[in-house]
Amino acid sequence: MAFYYEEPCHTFNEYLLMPGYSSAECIPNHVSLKTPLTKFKKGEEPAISLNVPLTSAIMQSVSNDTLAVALAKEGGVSFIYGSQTIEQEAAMVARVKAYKAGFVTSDSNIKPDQTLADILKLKEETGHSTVAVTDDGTGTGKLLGVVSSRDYRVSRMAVDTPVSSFMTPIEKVISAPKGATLSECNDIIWENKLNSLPVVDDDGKLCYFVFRKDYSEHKENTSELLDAQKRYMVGAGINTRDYAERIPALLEAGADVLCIDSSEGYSEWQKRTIAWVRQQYGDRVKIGAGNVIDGDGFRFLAEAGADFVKIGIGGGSICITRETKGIGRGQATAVIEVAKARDAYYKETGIYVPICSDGGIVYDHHITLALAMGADFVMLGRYFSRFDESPTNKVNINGQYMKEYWGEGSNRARNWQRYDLGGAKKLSFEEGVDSYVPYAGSLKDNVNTTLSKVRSTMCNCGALTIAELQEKAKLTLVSSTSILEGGAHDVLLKDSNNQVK
Ligand code: RVP
Repeated sequence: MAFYYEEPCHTFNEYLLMPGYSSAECIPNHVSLKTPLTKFKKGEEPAISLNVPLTSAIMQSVSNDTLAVALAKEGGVSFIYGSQTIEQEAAMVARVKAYKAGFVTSDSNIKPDQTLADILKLKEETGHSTVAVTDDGTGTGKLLGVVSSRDYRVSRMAVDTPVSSFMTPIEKVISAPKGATLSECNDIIWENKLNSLPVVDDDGKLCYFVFRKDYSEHKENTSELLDAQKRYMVGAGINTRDYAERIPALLEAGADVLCIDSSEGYSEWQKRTIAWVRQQYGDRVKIGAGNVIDGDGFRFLAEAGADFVKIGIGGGSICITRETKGIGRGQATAVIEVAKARDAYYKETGIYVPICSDGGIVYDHHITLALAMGADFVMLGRYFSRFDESPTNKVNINGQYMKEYWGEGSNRARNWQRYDLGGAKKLSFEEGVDSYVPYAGSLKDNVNTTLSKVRSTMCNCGALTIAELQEKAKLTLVSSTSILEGGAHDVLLKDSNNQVK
């Protein structure tokens, strides 16, 4: 006879945290959000920790190199999507590792025989006012001059004036040699009262720009997630089919951590993939697995050697797995059950395997709930897809800016490997949708706001660390009527745009 659970499963929105005692020491500035990403033995430190408990979903519409850099700057990690060719994914990883904080590859470039009209068009497209004039019009061509808004007056000049006649020519441009450190570049900027400084190689080719405005931002980024060589950390998604070819290429490109991307992780395919990694690389290579939704699934992957385990089936905002296949579990219950299994495994073996709550975060406070329920970190798709840095188009729909967001199981992504159970190499039916989400601005601004809410709630619970939150949290299930009471009610809102974010 089939097994029946006595209790229904629940999702985050059905829970609330209740405050505990907060001492005068318990203020948001004192909260540490540092959390383990990979497994460790009792008394030892994890090989990789995150500075904030956020990772971005392994999805085409979420995690490319641009988003990965932006998230690493804030202390989290992205997993570059695996539903692209091995070469393309490795190239994205390599771009994150090659990114030098403060050194910007020029995206506004022009040839000297182009005109003021071209400069104005470029400025409108990129929003940037510093333009590099190079022999081939690319960001890596030989630098011939620089145009900034101080070099031209639109009201007094014909739009067909050639760039060469008003640019600051290379003889007058102050530049830094390739290899100069960021601090040396900033000294040159300060000494010469510059707004931008081109960095050129021995052949006079442009490498980067360093901008005065980035200086203070870099100083502020105290949470940056860096590797031993001070490069940004990045993860990469893999599948259980082509791992023998994909993993070596991703490691060669510099991936710091891998994660098997699958809608259902309690399978022999995942065990085989992890075994292959251990056989090839021992414990040197870090690999997460999932997704699971109960203690059995967790134990299976922990015993198979996973460095972390991801939780969640069917809770993703674009996911229709529960509708199409009838499998899944309320995300809160799944996290609570897996956390119990993780703690039992730790007690038994002395090995702590971090767990990640993946999908279904709608409000910022759901992150705090997931952490309180035992998750070490969360993975978000919809949340990050709304930002400037996500790879998708920003479109205007009925006067509102939106970003595109689609599931890996949608016809658009066709990531059949994610839903693979062996057999034909194709997506037989859709498990995800293609959608729009409201555009929300920069990753940095949003992550800062979100995390300040998390810190604040942690203080209400008397917790200065995530581990303390997990120990002290008091959670209560709420009735459906109490949920209504939680929002604004019985008042007429003045601002009709005050929508749920
Ligand atoms: P959300 O943050 O709620 O948008 O959920 C993102 C998660 O949804 C991903 O990390 C992944 O686990 C899952 N996903 C991605 N694509 C699909 C699908 O097409 N069904 N689901």
